[in-house]
Amino acid sequence: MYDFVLINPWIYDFAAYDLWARPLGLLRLAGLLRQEGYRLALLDCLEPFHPELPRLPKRKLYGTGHYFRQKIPKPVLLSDVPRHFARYGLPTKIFLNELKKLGKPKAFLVTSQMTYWYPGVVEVVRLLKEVFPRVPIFLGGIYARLCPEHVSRLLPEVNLITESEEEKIVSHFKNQFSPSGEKAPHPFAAFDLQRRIPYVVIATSFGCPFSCKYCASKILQPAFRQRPPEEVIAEIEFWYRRYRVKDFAFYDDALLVNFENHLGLILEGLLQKGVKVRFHTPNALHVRLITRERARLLKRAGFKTLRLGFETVSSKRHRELDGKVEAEELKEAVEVLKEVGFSRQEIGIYLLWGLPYQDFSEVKASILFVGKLGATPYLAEYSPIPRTPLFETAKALSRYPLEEDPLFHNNSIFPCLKKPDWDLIEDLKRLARSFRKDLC
Ligand code: B12
Ligand code: SF4
Repeated sequence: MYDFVLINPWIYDFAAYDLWARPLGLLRLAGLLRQEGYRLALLDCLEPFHPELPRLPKRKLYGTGHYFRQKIPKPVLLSDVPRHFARYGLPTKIFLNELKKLGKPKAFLVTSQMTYWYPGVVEVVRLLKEVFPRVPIFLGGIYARLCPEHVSRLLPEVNLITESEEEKIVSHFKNQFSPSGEKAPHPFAAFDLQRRIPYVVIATSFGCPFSCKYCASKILQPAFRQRPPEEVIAEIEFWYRRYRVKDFAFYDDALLVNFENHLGLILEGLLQKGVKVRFHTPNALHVRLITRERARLLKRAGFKTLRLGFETVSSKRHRELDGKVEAEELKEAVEVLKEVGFSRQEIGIYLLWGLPYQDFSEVKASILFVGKLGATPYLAEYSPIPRTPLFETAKALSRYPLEEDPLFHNNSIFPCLKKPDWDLIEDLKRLARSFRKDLC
């Protein structure tokens, strides 16, 4: 019998793609609990490799790929959005078989990610209660922490954990359950609980020293903290040597901060040890922190997918929202990256759209600007997040009552637009796509 069964719920959305998307919080917690001697199993509703899936989803470059997908009716609240809705992940029958095979644990530990994916959490809780009505369920993760009132209203039967300090979360479990297994030799995030490890995601730091008005980083991790470089080196080397993992994606909000004493040391250390891997940064890097020397080291260390946070060509919007970067600075950063050998496909630039009061002409200008620089534009739709400064403005502008249901935070629905022009939206997506050869 397992002490705990950890569960990563389904995604319910208009679109979902495994862009190095793993439940890092849950897997890190698993690593720490294993080190205390708890026996654990993982039930990953999103696993794309299950042998009983009716068809195996296509996997693409560097470990990314599709999920298994079943079309389902759109939530009534979102009936104005002219797109199909789907559930991503294992069919219920496979989930239930796996659940019964694992047997009755002392507790279920369920994670949550995007706030608007809460229907997946609700479905997991419903099925757990049906099969093992007396086993306690603990819920943590991003939705749980950003929308605790919603959780309490909707799922009064779960034990909600909104703590972010891992040691405190572990103590919480130690006070209630005694471990029944051997202590694991290391605390690394437990990727080996998966059937396969196509890639590993890693956070070398938590939080962010900046304070952009649309972002929840400060709410989730109020203090910026970097892990000791040697600990990160040991973790990457472990997955590389023991499991032959080649692809690593960084989840840091501020990977390049304090570069010479942090990421620089990590990369030099890995190079010295002969660790030859590929790095990806699906979560954006700060443009201002890119210098020629740093870019050279990124290239030498094996960075393959760079995504930079530019957001918009409009200086006015930067002044209002994030003070992040000016167009001229992006131009210099792209030049430097190209000089050291990164290609157009490898340099992706995130552009935020669907922001309050943002005209699509600004978005078009941003796409064209990035294209002209010889980099690749990636459109990222704005998701209004409760308790962030921009949420109040979003609430005032939205065609939905944003506070009533986290489904309205979904970036795909352009929640801040009163009357989205879906044809124009498609045109702009096409324009952005025209600048990129599909990498993954
Ligand atoms: C990495 C990341 C991504 C990755 C993949 C994420 C994934 N796993 O699917 C990528 C780059 C693909 C991505 C994409 C997007 N993301 Co994102 N992402 C993040 C990021 C930076 C890190 C998440 C993470 O793993 N954190 C680290 C772990 C350690 O934290 P954690 O999971 O919260 O776990 C802690 C606790 O919660 C606890 N815990 C977790 N589970 C459990 C379970 C139990 C039982 C217990 C007790 C405890 C516990 O343990 C940890 C202890 O500290 C966060 C910001 C952030 N700083 O968290 C944004 C964030 C989640 N993303 C966000 C957004 C907006 C997006 C996008 C919409 C951006 C866009 N416009 O395109 C897209 C959406 C993708 C989609 N398909 O819809 C928002 C949230 C939006 C929302 N409404 O929920 C965040 C908060 C950033 C922000 N702007 O503020 N994202
Ligand atoms: S958007 Fe990026 S830079 Fe701004 S606060 Fe969030 S994580 Fe930090």
